[in-house]
Amino acid sequence: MKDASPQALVEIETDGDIGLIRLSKPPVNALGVALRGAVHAAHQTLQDDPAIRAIVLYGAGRFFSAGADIKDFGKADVEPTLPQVLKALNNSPKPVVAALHGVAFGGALELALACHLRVGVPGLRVGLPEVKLGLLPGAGGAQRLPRLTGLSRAIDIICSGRDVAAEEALEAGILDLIIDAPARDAGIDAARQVLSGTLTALQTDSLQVAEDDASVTAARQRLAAKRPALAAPLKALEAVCAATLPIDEGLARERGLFMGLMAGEERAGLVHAFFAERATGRIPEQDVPPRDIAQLAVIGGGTMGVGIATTLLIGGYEVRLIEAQSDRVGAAQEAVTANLAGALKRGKLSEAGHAAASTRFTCSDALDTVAEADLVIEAIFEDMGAKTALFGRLDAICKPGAILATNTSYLDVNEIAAATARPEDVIGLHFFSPAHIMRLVEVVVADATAPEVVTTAFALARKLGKVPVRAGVCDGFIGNRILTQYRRAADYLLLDGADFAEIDAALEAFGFAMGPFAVSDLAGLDIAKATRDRKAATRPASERYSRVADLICDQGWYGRKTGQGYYLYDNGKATGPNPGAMEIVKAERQALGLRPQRFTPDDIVARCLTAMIAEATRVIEEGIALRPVDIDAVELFGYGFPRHRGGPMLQADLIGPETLIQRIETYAKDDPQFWQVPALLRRMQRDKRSFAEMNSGPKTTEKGQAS
Ligand code: 3H9
Repeated sequence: MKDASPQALVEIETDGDIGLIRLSKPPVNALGVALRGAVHAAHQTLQDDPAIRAIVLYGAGRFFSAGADIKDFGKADVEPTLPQVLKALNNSPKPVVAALHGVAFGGALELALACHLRVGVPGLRVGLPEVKLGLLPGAGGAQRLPRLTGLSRAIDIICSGRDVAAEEALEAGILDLIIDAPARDAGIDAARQVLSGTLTALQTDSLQVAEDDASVTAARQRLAAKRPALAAPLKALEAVCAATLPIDEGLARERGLFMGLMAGEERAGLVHAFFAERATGRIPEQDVPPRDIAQLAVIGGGTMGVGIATTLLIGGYEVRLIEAQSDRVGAAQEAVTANLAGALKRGKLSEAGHAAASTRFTCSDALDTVAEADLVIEAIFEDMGAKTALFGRLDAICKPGAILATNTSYLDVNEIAAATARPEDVIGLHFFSPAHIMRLVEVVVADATAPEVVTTAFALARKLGKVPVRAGVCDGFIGNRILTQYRRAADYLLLDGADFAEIDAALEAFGFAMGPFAVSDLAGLDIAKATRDRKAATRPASERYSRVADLICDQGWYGRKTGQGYYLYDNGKATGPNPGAMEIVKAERQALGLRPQRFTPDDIVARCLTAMIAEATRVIEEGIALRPVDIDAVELFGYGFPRHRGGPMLQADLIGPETLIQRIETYAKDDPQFWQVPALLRRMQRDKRSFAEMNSGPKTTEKGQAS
């Protein structure tokens, strides 16, 4: 017998005396109000059917379920709530079996934990990833998981939010058995074993949890030290500790903690980041089929070229790396080999994957060998003359239909494309260093770039596990353009009275892994100086220019690699601010006649963030980025913006246009050239619009039309 509901969210079926409920809500069976209501009703129907002796829940599609519907977060709760549905399952007089395949995350695992028996199929991953969304399991997971695994393992799984493979889940007691069969058959098999008495079905809520003070204390110390800025992991620990209470008291305690986090900014930031990662794929060209690519070439055996070659090899492609200087070919080859060994060690590659990647890789100085490549990525030094000369040669060598990409981080991709007779095949693919680790790729679409070249770039980036973001052509594209203004705000704060260590500390307390001056030391002060020197001729005379970094460079202090920069280093570890650099700052303030002002950590964050937001607003106005959320993705996945803050545009919405305008106008009293209110911000204030409202749909901008 089959009975599909009108919306077909669940399908009820019977197999003899077993009733089956199939969850069917593409793409991921998210347990929003409609699906959980349908499960509740289906369960009740089977409870009321005297011919049914056991019930099996399983999922249609790739997964059992991805958990609660994240899109519902922040909205009012609608009954039946997930805790209510799960309580009814746990109290069910008939045994209920959860048959899990693919993934069972968050609320989905909580649903399974409330059943009386759990069977998994090979390849299943389970987990309670709520802390990664600034939450804790809010439907009994923190009470029922420890009832099966004990406190210590539950703390590890819940407070880290990590995935657990089927084998570990079995060993930990989360699964009762693994059956190598489709989930439906596995569920029926398990239910039959329960009915015949060979398996025991248990009411999870009836179990008790032993205290474990040592594990709790150790976890509290570890979590407080690791991510002190985050509230969710410690609150999750509190919720797990409540599992030693009677079940209803524990559930109430857990729910209270969950609702507290749901209302917080950490949850808003992390959920925004979750969707930002996925939103960037919505581009005007999205319906155009990509070209097939199998063989790739990378030109340039420096750090970028080596990193890009590595990520392509890890992604399964055949890669030729070309280093024009024959005496550097060996070093480039070794660097890729070392990166692949690192990927193997980190588990990014299996033994077999590592062996295969090594056979798919060649490195030489022979540019002619790229003739058959489907896509060539240029990663030579930032010099327009060198790049246009190379693209001219590639145009002559490469087969028709090959895509020619540049990894430039600033230069004009239109000018590079014009050096070829096939500008429609030219695109920017701006990877971030180290390219085999960093997830952002700016896909820079030039005036003539063909739509299928854009979709090919997006498909490639997704296959590599990257976050591709569509950008238009301008100096610095999205990320470096915003970075420049953020750095300038920090440099001006330094001149005006905040010490560089104070500025770094304030931004690190906000959530950046490193402040801007520590980052400069890491990147090498000489590198940034070379960029400033390149831009010196075009810098407006009215622009305020801080010479501090240049003066530090003049001492031969280039940062970490020379043992001193803004900070002093011992074996690569910072030991404290460099007194010499502090003297340079003081002398420069005196030379300019500046009386040091006092800035609180909040002032520092406000200025740096406002500078970022103002530039980001211009990037949107000019159509360089499609949407505000693309800017957040750039900052989160390429520039270390704290994930729990969601990105500068989410922050801008939290601050509001009125306050942002007031801030800029106040700062402008001292420096009207740098601090200017973008016209879009004024329109937003007038029309009471938020950046979030500009995020919907694939958008067509002036520069980004799908043809
Ligand atoms: C929770 O359960 C709270 C409870 O404790 C308490 C309740 C009271 N909801 O990632 P993909 C969308 S918290 C809504 O590209 P994949 C996703 O946005 C939840 N939508 O596919 C995308 O949409 P679009 C705990 C969701 O195969 C589409 O589905 N659960 C959800 O690479 C495909 O996703 C988690 O944190 C959701 N829960 O990966 C699990 N999940 O196409 C989060 C996905 O419009 N999800 N979408 O851009 C994942 O980890 C991955 O999505 C998953 C699939 C591994 C499932």
